[in-house]
Amino acid sequence: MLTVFSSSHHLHHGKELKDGALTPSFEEPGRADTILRRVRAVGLGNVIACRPFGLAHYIGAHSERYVRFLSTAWQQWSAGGRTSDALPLVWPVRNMRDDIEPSVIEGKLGYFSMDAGAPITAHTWNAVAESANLALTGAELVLEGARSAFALCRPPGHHAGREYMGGYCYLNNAAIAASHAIAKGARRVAVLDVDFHHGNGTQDIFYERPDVLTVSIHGDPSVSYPYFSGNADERGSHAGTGFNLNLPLAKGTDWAAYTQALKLACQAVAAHAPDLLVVSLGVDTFENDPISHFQLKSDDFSRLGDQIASIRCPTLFAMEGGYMVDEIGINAVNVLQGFEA
Ligand code: Q9C
Ligand code: ZN
Repeated sequence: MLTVFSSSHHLHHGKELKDGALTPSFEEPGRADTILRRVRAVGLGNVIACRPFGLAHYIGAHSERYVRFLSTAWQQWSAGGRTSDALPLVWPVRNMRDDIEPSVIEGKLGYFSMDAGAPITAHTWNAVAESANLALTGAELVLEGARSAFALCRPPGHHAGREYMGGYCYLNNAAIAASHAIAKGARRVAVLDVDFHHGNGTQDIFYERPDVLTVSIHGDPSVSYPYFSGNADERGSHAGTGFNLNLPLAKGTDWAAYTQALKLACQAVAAHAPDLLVVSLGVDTFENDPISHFQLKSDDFSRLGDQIASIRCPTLFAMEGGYMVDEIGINAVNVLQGFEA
């Protein structure tokens, strides 16, 4: 399997609020570097650079005004001399005006975000755009006939909705890849999200569409981030009714319970008969993950890959979360090797 990688991810390492203090984000450069080292150590396959894509390729999954906001946010934030990370502090909630985009950056940050977990630094946009380009390149490789490809995306994407960032995510790499596949002639696409957290952004982007099936297995939102989406009764709307499947699982879920949900997820994907399957590959389901609450062991990730392979569908893996940096390479690459075995 080819890995698509760019060292541009080093341009991005923001801060997050933890217990009331700004500290370096768990979503850090060592994550992608550790995975790349493991890809090379096991000889998974060649590592290639991404093809060039531009802003137009991000529109569709996202709105034009959101892409414009992301690509210019740092310039606006820093215009008065600020050097700190740009973070939102106010959001439009129930009964407030969410139909008027504020004209100043302090307002735009809240308007285009779901939380304060997506800091914008001086070169964040370059890393974000390149991360999406990795997924776009991987999608093209699979559409051109490869059985599978691995887009080593960083920053991740699955919390980013059509018009919002959050949860370490800015552009939704998996959704952008899925949209590109449809634009290139794929009739049906499925996104299977195995990150610990609900793929709320991907759900948002495709919620009213029957051509892109979205399936997510994740921590029950009554106790796990992002709290406000991911329930089983969210099934899609309008023409997309029935084309979103959420499989929330309890805190402490181990492989025995996880594999049953994964079986249902794989059956739903197979029934959709997609021309392309995009796997949002988070390995924060690991037992020692510092911010998540499942109990998968490193060997379980090989089984997870094997189970996804049994769908027998051209597959793009796009990297999402996973914060136990020491073992993130073993766990992510176990999925890929399990898929290929
Ligand atoms: N102090 C992904 O896995 N909240 N995003 C964490 C930690 C945000 C996770 C709180 C978690 C976002 C892509
Ligand atoms: Zn996650």
